[in-house]
Amino acid sequence: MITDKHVPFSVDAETIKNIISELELVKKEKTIIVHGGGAFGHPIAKKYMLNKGFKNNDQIKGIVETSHAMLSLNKIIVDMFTEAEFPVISFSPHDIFITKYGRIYRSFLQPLNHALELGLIPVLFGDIVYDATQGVAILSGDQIISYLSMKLKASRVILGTDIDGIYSSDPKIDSKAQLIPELNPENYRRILKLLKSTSESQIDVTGSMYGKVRELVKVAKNGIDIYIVNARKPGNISKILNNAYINCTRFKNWGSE
Ligand code: IP8
Repeated sequence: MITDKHVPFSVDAETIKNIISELELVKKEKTIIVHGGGAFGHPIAKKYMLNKGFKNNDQIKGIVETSHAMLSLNKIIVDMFTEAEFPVISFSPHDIFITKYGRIYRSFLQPLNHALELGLIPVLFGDIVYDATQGVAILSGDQIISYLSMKLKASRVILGTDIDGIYSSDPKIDSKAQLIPELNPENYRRILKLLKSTSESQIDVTGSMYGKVRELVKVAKNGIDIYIVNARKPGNISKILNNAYINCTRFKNWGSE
């Protein structure tokens, strides 16, 4: 969403700037920012089939290129936040997480906790990481969000995307697609099924909206408020931060287990 996945290495500077200005409201709160791979990570990860793990030495080049691309995107974002005088500090997921079959099973969060205590805002990203069973894995920003928000007991997760939330079908190709304003324990299984059938995207190696919702359901079960919002629409993030109503998908009525 902060890039155009169809144009390699493109950034949507206007959207990023807008998000930064709206996050002004939480500049002094404990906040973590996580961004995805977009037009930087996904095409390379797909080309070298890195989401399938380490299969042959040809993938070494892909690992290097993916990591390099993600660090470049992260630098662009961190630079823009720094320019706006946010106390941001970058954390490379491949240095603090290890996965097993693509799922985080070890993390080293002491430095990140320390940064938060100091009043810094950590910026993480979807990354190529070491995997104990398959050599490497693509760790999505969504899984990082889900893991960190539960581990650090977040009060709220706002997931920015380029559509208004979860839809009954792909709103980019189906004009009859309907926004689902609320995801709750009653409707989520049906909606996950719907999303799964449309997740076979050409470019995204981590499952698009289906992947996001699957991760976020776990977070919701922990009683954490979640909003999937269109971050390309100016005003949306600040309205959510001010508890105002917008067209989006809220995860409601989950309580905590
Ligand atoms: O865009 C994937 O992160 P995501 C990162 O959050 C790479 O799924 C390297 C493709």
